[in-house]
Amino acid sequence: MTKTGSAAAVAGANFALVKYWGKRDDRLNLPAAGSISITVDSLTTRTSVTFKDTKERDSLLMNGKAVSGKMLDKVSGFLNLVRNRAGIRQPASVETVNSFPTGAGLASSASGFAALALAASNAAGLNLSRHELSVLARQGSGSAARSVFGGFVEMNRGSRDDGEDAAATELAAAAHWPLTVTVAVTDLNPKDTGSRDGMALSRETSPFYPNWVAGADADLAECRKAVLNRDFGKLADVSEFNCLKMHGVAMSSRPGLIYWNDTTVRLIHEARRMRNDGIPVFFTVDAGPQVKFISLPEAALTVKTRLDGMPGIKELFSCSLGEGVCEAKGGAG
Ligand code: 2P0
Repeated sequence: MTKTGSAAAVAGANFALVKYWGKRDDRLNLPAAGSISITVDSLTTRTSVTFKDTKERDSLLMNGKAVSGKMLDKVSGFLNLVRNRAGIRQPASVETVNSFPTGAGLASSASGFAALALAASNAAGLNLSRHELSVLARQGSGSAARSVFGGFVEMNRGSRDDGEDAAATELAAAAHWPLTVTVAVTDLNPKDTGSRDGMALSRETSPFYPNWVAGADADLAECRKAVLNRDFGKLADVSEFNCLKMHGVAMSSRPGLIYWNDTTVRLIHEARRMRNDGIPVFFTVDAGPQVKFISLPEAALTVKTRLDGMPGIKELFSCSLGEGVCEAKGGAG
């Protein structure tokens, strides 16, 4: 490539119902087990990439601020995958904007690396398939492989050593079952222990980790069936079970990883209370203190009204299920 290549993309965050917590290969970022998630429409990352004919190094502007250090190194490493594939050497300037708090357990790395995968590969002149994009995005962040697709998404563990079969697929489109997610943000600060370090610690130290991995296929089968049958009760049951198991593994690591705060716990109880009151809603919590309430759309307003004004909630977002990563016009802003 001799001319300057530029492209932009937008991707939605995703929340796992059957969670990814552990790797079978650190270098290629291969998951120890599969996972199932929903991609949402209104928590998005928009990223633009421009490869330039200059001798400068890669640059990264995140939410309007220049970023260096580990984050830039990670993005540069990811761009090298794209450059090697395209046979180019030019440095890139990357601009990325999140519509939500970054690094606080709201899946910013998922939407971030999915958007970067599409923007960078298009800017480099590659025309990757969805499968290839998912394999590429996974090498930035495991959960990003899922944000390549919309609606209900399954990440496959894969069995190949080269990771080419460790990619996501669409389980069902968003229109199959238009669930609503109400996100209660209880802390706007980035978490102390990131997912990557947290899951490595769990693999090395939690006595529950082998059982967690061994139980994944059964949870995936139950979740898949509940989604395909639109069985809300079964989806609530397996999702809460899997979420609490993941946190059990995290908490039983040494030192224990406690991603929750007091509000997180109160909100988990509130989700259970709502369901006891006949409201079709369940909770899930990822590697952070935020609580996601997943409900049938007709219950979304009731859920929001019950949560509105509760102490400890800093922000409430409502999302619908969204589409996978797509091209965007113009710059990142
Ligand atoms: C998930 N999480 O399935 C789980 C639940 C967090 C808790 O995927 O090391 O940022 O970059 O592959 O994708 C977060 O892990 O980790 C995650 P890396 P990632 O959504």
